[in-house]
Amino acid sequence: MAKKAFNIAPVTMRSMPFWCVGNPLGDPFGGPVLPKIDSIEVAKILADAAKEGLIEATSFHDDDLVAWDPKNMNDDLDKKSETYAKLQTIKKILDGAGIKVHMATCSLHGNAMFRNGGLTNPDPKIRAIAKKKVERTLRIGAVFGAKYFTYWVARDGFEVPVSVDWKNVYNWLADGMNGVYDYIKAKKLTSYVGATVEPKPNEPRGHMYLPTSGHAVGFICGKLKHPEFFGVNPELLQHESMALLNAVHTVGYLTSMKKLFFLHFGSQIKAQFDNDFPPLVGPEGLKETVQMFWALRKVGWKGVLEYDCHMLRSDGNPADPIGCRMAFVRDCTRALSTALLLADRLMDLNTEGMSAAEADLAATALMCKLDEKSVKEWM
Ligand code: XLS
Ligand code: MG
Repeated sequence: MAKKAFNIAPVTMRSMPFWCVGNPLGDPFGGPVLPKIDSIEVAKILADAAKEGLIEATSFHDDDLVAWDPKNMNDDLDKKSETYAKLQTIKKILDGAGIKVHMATCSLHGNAMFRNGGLTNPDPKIRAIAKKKVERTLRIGAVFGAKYFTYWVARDGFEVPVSVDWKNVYNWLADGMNGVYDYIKAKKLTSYVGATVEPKPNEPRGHMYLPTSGHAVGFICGKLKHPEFFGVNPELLQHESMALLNAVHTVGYLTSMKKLFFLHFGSQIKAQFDNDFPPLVGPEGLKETVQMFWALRKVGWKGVLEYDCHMLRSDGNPADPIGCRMAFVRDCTRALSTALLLADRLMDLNTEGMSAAEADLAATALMCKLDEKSVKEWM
């Protein structure tokens, strides 16, 4: 069983998704560093991580757990199918370790069929297949008691603006998302308490239709039939930083809109493609990460945090593909605790009477536990 319940500062549960642990660390300029491991192996790593007290929850794409065959999209319902058996095996491992499934998301990016989008594909036949795949994902999530369905933009975007059907594209997307709500209600998939949109500016190039949290909230409130059911799970620092935005600002905005449902967490160099650095790893973002947790505490938000990042390619060890993955989970949890502790130091910050620059320097000194006297001595 997971060691103990975790509930520290704003974070009520730490989730490590299947795709982050399973990732073989390929990138556009180099093939995989690690052998791909089966979802049952990933489940076992997660179970060990829970036993070590590193995580309490997980999440997955449909494809992270079982293969998908567009010609057999109800395989999960057939008790004699390989899919059914594998889902049950994984469930047993997760249940045995006391791991909760926080969210399920549908992979509409891996299969080449979706190269021009999933729910926004201009071809109605592909859109219909994408919707069916989402429904199968909702059913798979329900097997595990998933609390949320997440739609992240995946390939729903464009490289060439003049090739987009601007009159319809957001209606198609709304249709897909309304379909999520309708399916959950029609099939009485009661584990779901909501669904989220995960914005991202580009994936892997061009522009996505919902690039930022602001776009996502506008879309939810302006276009969906049940806006109360939908929120946002921003990926911070990565996705907003890709567009030069700031994580403190994002959580401030989303909490004030009551749309911050949960967090994806990692690190990022501003304005680069999706680095997916492990949290606090890489050259940037320490101050921003810490201030993000400080802001969450200030506004009284509490919720689930999912690590959504990848081990560094240089840390992948093909000779020990399980051990290096466990080390990665440890690094993420250690980074989170580090950031939470540093944010805790900021709780005493009193900037009254200070200029903005003075306030910022005082916050940095407090975060680093530097007293005024020592700083003055070095001036
Ligand atoms: C990719 C996203 C992805 C989603 C889930 O950039 O973060 O991993 O969180 O599909
Ligand atoms: Mg994410």
